[in-house]
Order: sequence, then structure tokens, then C-alpha cells
Amino acid sequence: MPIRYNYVIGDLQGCFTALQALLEHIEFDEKHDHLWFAGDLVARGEDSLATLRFVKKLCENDVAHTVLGNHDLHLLAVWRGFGKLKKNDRTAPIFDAPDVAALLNWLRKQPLLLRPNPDHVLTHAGLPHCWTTELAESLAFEVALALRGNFLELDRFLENMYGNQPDVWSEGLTGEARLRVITNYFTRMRLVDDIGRLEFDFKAGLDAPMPAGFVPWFDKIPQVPRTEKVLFGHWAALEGAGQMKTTIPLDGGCVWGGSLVAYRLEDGQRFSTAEGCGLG
Ligand SMILES: [Mn+2]
Repeated sequence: MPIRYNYVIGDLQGCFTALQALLEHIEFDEKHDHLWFAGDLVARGEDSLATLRFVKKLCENDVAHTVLGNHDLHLLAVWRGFGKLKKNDRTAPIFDAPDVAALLNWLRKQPLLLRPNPDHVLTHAGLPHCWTTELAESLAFEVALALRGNFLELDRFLENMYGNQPDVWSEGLTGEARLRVITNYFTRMRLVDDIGRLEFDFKAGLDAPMPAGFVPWFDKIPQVPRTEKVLFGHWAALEGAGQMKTTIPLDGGCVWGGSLVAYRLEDGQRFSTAEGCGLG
């Protein structure tokens, strides 16, 4: 049976009830449809554990795929002892669950970039204009290799993952600094400057004043024109709105009282829950 529809879904953040409502709304059918998640499966929503279990099962059944977001990486770091739960994270039950190792060993094997079809690229935060899509694919794979390696490799990566430096891509970077900046582009990027330097403080919407010299990453024209559309989550203040020409925001800010968004690849139609879980 050929796939009927592919839906790309924005940041779940543990909003399990909203996910179920959205799947009902799009009449998701495991036998015929396929789901693509933009990462940040867990964090502040009401049931990160149920969300993680649900998405893992779909992925293992080859019904869904997900990329990793900053909250997913943070979950892995806490698990391995390199981070602490954030004040508003409601992920503690994951660490007490009998299947914690299975869940997190599965999570760490998920990629930072996916190609749902030849016309689309999916990452958690987007793609900077200084990378071709091909380069991005190979850089995402460098990080994925560290994440899915043995615990020594995983721990070395997680221990060095945090930090804002270097804040700009350069081909000559090596080792942990290289993996850190790649990870920051894929999972934390919002604003960049002309050379692709990252800015880490701005989280507001597009009508808010931005630091001098910085613009949203999607306002920069790729140095090598991209033929693919870029699907991304992470930036809740965009509210998943504004179907732009070449970039498609998917984080409807569900956990902040917005909505959970699904984008149908076949026709570009957007679907969303009536309201988010509003826990923020
Ligand atoms: Mn995020």
C-alpha cells in the first residue's frame, strides 16, 4: 500500500494530549500515513514520557521519523550526568521509568537532519545560509556518529556540547568545537549575521527589535541557492505562522498556549490543534 500522506509535525515538548488531538484531526492512519517530527519531543508539556514512548514506537514501526532538538539533547546530557533538569522541564518521570535506557538509547540514534523527500529538508532549528544542503547533511552525520557511538564517545560529545563558542562556522574547526558549533546551528539557531555568526539571546517574534547586524536565519539567501524547502521548529514566537516561500516554520508554541502544527508535504496544507496545552 503506497503512503497516502506525509505530515511534518512541530515541537511536541511532551504535549501528549495535543499530539493525540492533532492526529485525530488529520485522521492519521498508521497504515497509510507517515509522520516526521521536528524534534524537541520532550520538555515542558504534561507527559514527556508518554510522548517519547509513543514516538519511539511509531519510528520503530517505520511509520515516523524524528530529528533531534536542543531539549532532546539536553535530556541525553542529564541522563549521562552532564546537565541538570531545567526548572520548567517535566521530564523527571523518564529517568524513573523502567524503560529509560531503551528510550534514551533509541533517542540518541536519531539524526539532526532528515530528507522527507527530495524537495524538503527537516532540521530542528533550520539551515544557515553559509551551508549548502549537501554540506549540512554531512555535518549532521558527524554529530550523529558521536551520539550513536559507544558511551565513551557519547559522553565526550555531551560533556563538550554546551557553550556558545565558536559562534560561527569555519571549515577549519576540529574536534569538540566543531561538533558544538554544528549542533548549535541545527538545534539553537534563530538569528545570524552576514557571515552566519549565531546570536543566542533573541527569542522573541519578528516584530521585536533584533540585535544590530543580525536577522532571522531564513532572511539570508543561501550562498549556493537551495532547491529544497527547509522545514523547522524551535522558534515558538513565530507561532508556526507565515508560510514562507522556501522555509516552513512548524513550532506553533503548543506548550506556550499556541497550537501544535502539522504540515502536509503533498499539498502544503497546514493543520493545527484548536489550542495548545498552555502550560508555559
Ligand atoms: Mn528547540
